Amino acid sequence: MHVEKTKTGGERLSLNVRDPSDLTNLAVQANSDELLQVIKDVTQLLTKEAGRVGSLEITGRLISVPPKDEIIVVGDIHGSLESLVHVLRSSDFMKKTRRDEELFLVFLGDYGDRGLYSPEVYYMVLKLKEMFPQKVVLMRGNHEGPNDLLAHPHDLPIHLNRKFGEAGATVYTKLRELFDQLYNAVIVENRCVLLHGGMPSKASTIEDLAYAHEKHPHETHLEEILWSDPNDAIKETYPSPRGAGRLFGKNVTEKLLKMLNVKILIRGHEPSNEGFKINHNGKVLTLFSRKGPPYNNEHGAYLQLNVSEILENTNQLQKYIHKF
Ligand SMILES: [Mn+2]
Repeated sequence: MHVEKTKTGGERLSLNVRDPSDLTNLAVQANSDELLQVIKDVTQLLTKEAGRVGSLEITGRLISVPPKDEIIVVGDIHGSLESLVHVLRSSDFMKKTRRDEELFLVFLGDYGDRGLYSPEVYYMVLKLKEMFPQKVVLMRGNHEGPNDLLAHPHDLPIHLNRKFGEAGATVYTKLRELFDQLYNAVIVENRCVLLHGGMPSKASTIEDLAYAHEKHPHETHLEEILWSDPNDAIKETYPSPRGAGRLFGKNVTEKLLKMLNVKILIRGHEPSNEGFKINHNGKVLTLFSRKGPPYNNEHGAYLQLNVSEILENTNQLQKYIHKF
């Protein structure tokens, strides 16, 4: 078929990879060269992404989404291939996207570490981005942090070495370059802000989120976005027991929500036995989208909601939370 030649790699692939099982098989069988290729392709894709991409509006490393259509939000995966496959199957993302239904798949970051299948999970989320570039958003977690703010323990290099031998080191270097291109935050206009960890407590403009990576480490915005946690017992902020980021109180959440003209913060970063938890009087929803060791939480959860609905409080979101 000559027409194939005019298609990009991602489009060609999307014809052959029909469902999450096809994608999983590719991920499990991929050798180091195949993983390196997808890392390279997606790094280039992300480097070029700017301005309007489909119905996404991109400023620096911030994405604005109009308040219409469906959005699937996925919290930390941390190397759990089984959890990722479950989310893809149960949300029916690939089939719906192929039918041209308007929906976005947004990952809150922390794809690798702490799970045996970190290389396969990276392969899968990157392939999804390559196949559906206008529909998939990959955010940065603290496990994809900048060089001076690495998470510990960081076992990704070990799993790359186990799977690929010496070539694992090259894959790791290229993944680290890719991390610098991942997004800081997503805003669904008038509805919610999505990011990995917490509110950048000193941010005073939307640019502080969009360009947090450029202001790092002179400003703490990126560190707080990647590392902070909400806490119901404090006002303002307090040093985090994690050693990076801050604990932030309800008044910080309210101040930032107002500045961003949204009602709710949706974030990942903290394990939860139910797969989700709510803080700050219903203004903060935490999602943790993986199960199994080493956290051994009973449930993982993800969110699938129609953002055309007016949102005021996370209690409204309960019916859209899918526990597994
Ligand atoms: Mn995290």
